[in-house]
Amino acid sequence: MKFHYLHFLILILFVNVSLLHSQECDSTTLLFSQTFNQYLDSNKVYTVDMVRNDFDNVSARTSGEIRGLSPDWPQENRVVNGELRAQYLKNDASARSGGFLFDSSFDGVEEAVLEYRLKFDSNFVWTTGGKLPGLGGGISNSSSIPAGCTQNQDVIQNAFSARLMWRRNRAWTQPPYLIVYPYFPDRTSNCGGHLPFIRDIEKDIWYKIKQYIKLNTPGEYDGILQMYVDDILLFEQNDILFRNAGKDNVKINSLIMHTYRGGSRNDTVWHSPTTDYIYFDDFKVWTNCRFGEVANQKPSVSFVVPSQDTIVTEGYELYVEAMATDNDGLIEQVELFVNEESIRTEAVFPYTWGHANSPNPNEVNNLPIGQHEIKVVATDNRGGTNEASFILTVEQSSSNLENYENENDISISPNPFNDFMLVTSDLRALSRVTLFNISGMKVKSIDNLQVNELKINTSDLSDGVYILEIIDERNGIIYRKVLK
Ligand SMILES: [Ca+2]
Ligand SMILES: [Ca+2]
Repeated sequence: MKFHYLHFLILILFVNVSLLHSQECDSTTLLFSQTFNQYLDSNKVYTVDMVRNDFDNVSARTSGEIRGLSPDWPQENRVVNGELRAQYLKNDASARSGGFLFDSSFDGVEEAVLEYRLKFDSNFVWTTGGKLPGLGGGISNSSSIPAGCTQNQDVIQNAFSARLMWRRNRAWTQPPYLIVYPYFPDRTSNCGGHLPFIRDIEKDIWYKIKQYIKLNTPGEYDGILQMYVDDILLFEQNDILFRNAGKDNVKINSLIMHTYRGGSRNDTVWHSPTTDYIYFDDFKVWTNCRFGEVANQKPSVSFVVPSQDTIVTEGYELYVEAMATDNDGLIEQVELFVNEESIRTEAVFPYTWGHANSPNPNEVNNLPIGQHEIKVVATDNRGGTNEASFILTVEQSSSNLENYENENDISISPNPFNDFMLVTSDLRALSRVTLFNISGMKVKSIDNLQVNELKINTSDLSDGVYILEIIDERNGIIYRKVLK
């Protein structure tokens, strides 16, 4: 259910947000575009010659050899009806038997946007993960780019890469997610880093991936990396070191076209028992798009159950459900508070508390008699927050009360009533008067009275039978059937 809701949310927001960005990234700033639409009516093996025709300046800056493209490799990548379909052979990892590996270079720029669409086939086996295309660069558009857990310090000092990966844990028990797998000059391990930007990805759905990079002032931690999925900004880091001091000549100049399983080729957690496919389409690279200046909109949040101030009696069992949406992003979490004390944080829609499946089903029960503020705070993926609240009034249970000694002490007039009802108690002051409809739902309750006569406005009630509950100052209780 959460998956469908997420994509429903992304879809309804798509038009709004994409308009905002498309004005800033237009054809005048396009460096490269490949739609594969020259293959709209075909289904054929994608060869290295076709790649050289479809991509600019094709080489292998990361590995020294172009891999995966026929006729020299066992896997069979194809262009099918205007899309590129990568094949990953079973029981192996690396681009020697699955996907492809090449670089498409362009003249160096200080900032760039890479966009492409991808779809994991409906039978895709995630395993522990694999590589996906991303941007990178170096001191010239033919210089080496780091990848492959390299220990080559000369390369890492003069280049960077920001490929993507789909990932999952080694035991294959967690839902898959996407990360940026960066090689930056300040890295602490020989392999790449781990920057997740979307969780719970699904098969058989097209995702539009967008990566924005703005290089840092050489040697300073002020580079920008942003990741968008379906035009929603899901990751942003503004303190990245893409190039060291004195390395002004390191530029963004490569679309790193990598996709393959792994990880280590010899480690079977990266292998799939079946031959699998990923579809790619609509690769675009822009520069000067003026990304990164979009202000965050606050999320919105409201209570669904109960939807308004609510009165309950002691011994109540309360179920609370909240709804939260974010116009320009995703909801990260929704936290429930009772009288400013945190009860529990929910991360996944539907956001519920006091449910039979909650960690503690009684988490919102057993509040003392009196009024309590129930509040939710929603937080979006960029830290924006908003809140909603209602008042829960807990009343004393009627079952603890004694019966009236003499019912004739109470009179109700008129009965049948119309726009008002007069309740009179001869002996003792009234404490609380409550009106229930025939279904047992509370329609009016007037509390903390110290009067012998109470006039109730009933003009807003529909015609029908009601039950009146009357409690006096010494906790005597009586019920009367009344009619409008
Ligand atoms: Ca296409
Ligand atoms: Ca937002």
